[in-house]
Amino acid sequence: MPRWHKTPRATRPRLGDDERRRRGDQAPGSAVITKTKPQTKRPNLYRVLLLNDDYTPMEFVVHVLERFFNKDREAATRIMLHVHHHGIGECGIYTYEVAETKVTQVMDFARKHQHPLQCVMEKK
Ligand code: TYC
Repeated sequence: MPRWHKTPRATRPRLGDDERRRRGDQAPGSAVITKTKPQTKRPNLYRVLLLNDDYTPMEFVVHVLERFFNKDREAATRIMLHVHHHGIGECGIYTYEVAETKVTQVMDFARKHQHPLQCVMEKK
């Protein structure tokens, strides 16, 4: 003999919480806990890129990477050589305002030293 008669509530269709609340039949003394969306949104991120050219000295590019992107000499040299060989390379990934500041700093610094080095940002 099946024991379904012991658990009739489980077999009966039940109203969802929202529908019960809409009908105003929430049990006295009970609480409704409303789920709220976690409001932590991920920020948009941007790659900052260096472009190759034929004139900017390698040592200057390494210095830029150390100074503005906090790379040690080894990482800076690796990135510089990547740009030299592939035409473009990533210096770092930042939120919009930080990325924009890095680009401006590099472009101002290159111009001040009369090098044609180009630095750009792109949305990830
Ligand atoms: N190609 C340059 C040279 O041979 C070096 C260089 C590397 C320039 C990276 C720009 O973003 C750059 N002197």
